[in-house]
Amino acid sequence: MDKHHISLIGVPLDYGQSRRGVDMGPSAIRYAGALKRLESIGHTVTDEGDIQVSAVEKTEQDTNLKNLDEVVTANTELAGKVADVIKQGKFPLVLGGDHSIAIGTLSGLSTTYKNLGVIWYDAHADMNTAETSPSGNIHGMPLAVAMGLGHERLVNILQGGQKVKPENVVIIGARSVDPGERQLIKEKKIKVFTMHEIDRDGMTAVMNEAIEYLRNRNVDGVHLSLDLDGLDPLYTPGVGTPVAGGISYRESHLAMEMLEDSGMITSAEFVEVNPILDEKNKTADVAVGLMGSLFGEKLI
Ligand code: Z70
Ligand code: MN
Ligand code: MN
Ligand code: MN
Repeated sequence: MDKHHISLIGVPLDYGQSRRGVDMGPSAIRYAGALKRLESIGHTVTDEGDIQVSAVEKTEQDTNLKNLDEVVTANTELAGKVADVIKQGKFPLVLGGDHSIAIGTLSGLSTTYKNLGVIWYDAHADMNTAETSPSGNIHGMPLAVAMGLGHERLVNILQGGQKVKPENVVIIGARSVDPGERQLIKEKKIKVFTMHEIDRDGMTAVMNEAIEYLRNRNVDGVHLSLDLDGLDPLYTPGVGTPVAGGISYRESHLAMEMLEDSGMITSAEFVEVNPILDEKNKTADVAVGLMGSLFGEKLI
């Protein structure tokens, strides 16, 4: 894996949830200077462009999962693209789009990584299934799908079965968890650092523990799935589901710097940037700043 050659893949998908506009996330992140920022650190960056997503929402649905067809189609193409990029030895950096795109990213990664670690940086656990979801929004389901749980059309993207082992997952920043998700977290013994642990122990201790946990799992790669709503809405107001009491700007930069120092991150995605709900592209600017820290930007 050559971290110094990064492939940007945009996924203008907003059908995994109910608020339109997050499909403009990839444009907003590019506009905020992602390419130049990564190049200025010394990386080579290839912009692979966007995955195709229909601008027209289908009205007829035969399931309680909203826009299942569109979500499956886009994620299937994304999975193929991610698999391709890794085979070329490049670092996939996926730009969302809503968090349902993690289904495609993780499917693509699973073609190469057989013991992948995942860091899920998010206010939510995204571990609902069709049975437990209170909303029918697929962006609340990707982590369950990656573990092989959920609607078969989602689980079977690229190949069936479990793409990520529950014991290889670390959730950071959780503060809004549904009853079905709580049950699954307990049942699968998922490692979760809620805001309670971050407040009590500090981000340094939390990240050290998260990194150590994944090292002990002997993972062959680690994917960072960063939902901008993991941060407090004070810093990232341009998200569809803001939840108060989130991770700070400074804690988030520290977390990215510690991941960079660990040398363990092999792919990443930044999701849920919604320019319509944002204030002057503030959320995309934060996303690009965090990419800077994740990819080794140093002040001195
Ligand atoms: C809720 C659901 C969610 C992101 C909100 C919310 C899920 N648990 N995920 N924002 N990224 O509808 O399943
Ligand atoms: Mn749209
Ligand atoms: Mn999420
Ligand atoms: Mn979220």
